[in-house]
Amino acid sequence: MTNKIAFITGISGQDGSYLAEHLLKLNYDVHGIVRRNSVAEHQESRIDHLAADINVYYSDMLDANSLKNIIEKVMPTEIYNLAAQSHVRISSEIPEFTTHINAIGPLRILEIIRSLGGGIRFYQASSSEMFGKSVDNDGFQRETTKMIPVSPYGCAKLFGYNITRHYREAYRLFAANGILFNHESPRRASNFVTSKIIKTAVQIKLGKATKLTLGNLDSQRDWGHSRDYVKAMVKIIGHTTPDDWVVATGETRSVRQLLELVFGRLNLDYQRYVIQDPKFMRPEELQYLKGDATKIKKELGWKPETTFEDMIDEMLEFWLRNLNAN
Ligand code: G4F
Repeated sequence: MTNKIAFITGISGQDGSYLAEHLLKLNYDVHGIVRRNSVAEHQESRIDHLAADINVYYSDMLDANSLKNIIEKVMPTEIYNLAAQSHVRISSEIPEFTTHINAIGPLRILEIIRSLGGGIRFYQASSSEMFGKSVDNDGFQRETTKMIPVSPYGCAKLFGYNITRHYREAYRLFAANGILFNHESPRRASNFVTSKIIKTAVQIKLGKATKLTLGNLDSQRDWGHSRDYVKAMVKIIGHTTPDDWVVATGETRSVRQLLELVFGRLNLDYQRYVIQDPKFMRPEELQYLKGDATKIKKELGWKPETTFEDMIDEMLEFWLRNLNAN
């Protein structure tokens, strides 16, 4: 039997790199695209260790011809659309760009799949940011929860989610949405709050920084591990029928609780170092996320494997090693 062939947009990102590793273990042929970047040395650092085993091409979610040419050449059995402008606050500064990538991007790929006969399975990286200010009465967000996004990022992702559902219904494509809540790891870029806090706390511990400047400390997030969440993606795309799935831990914590844990691990009191700057506040904040992943647990047998504390410790170890070495 020939191998399954995966095509990953966003392969050099946090999720793309863990997904590529997971798919290689499952014996897939793995292909992916990266954008041309002016700082070549850093662009593919998350997938450098996989270079001999995967096939990487230059393309861009804004370049339909290039995407089509590569997809036609690779003829994957599955496409994972993970490419995104993934920073919520920055999406308010570059809303049009964010919308082109996060909303029109998935539509472009769906059109390519349709033009190639509709046989390629499609996974869309949808996001809990789509829920925005909406929470069910029991304090959870789930597949049936109303979506009222509060950022250009969330609005664009909601288009991607809806167009994926529409192409599934209208053209009978295998097009599925994973609605992933926040997920982190040592590979998380340091302008997201978990990595930013951990990296700076370690710098403070090592005497390389004196303060940590943040935005809103009271928002709450449901944080899981990226390595666990990419396994959910493969289950979702491999299921008998395409559907929409919440992927979450079911636990929520505030940024303040995260600060207490991280600084506490380093025997530091965060209140001595943290200052707030309006620069890091959002025009409209998503205050609270807690996901109910009952459906994927029951129907696909997925569950989170890494505890929040273990994930934070793994990230702390990474930054301690990284910053000590420097
Ligand atoms: O780490 P964050 O930037 O993640 P955010 O905005 O929740 O988005 C992440 O999760 C989404 C899933 O819900 C993904 F779709 C998205 O791509 C991304 O992966 O911020 C988390 C919280 C926010 O409430 C933010 O206001 O931390 C707060 N925060 C406080 N100070 C900060 C900061 N966030 C960042 N990035 N930087 C700060 O200085």
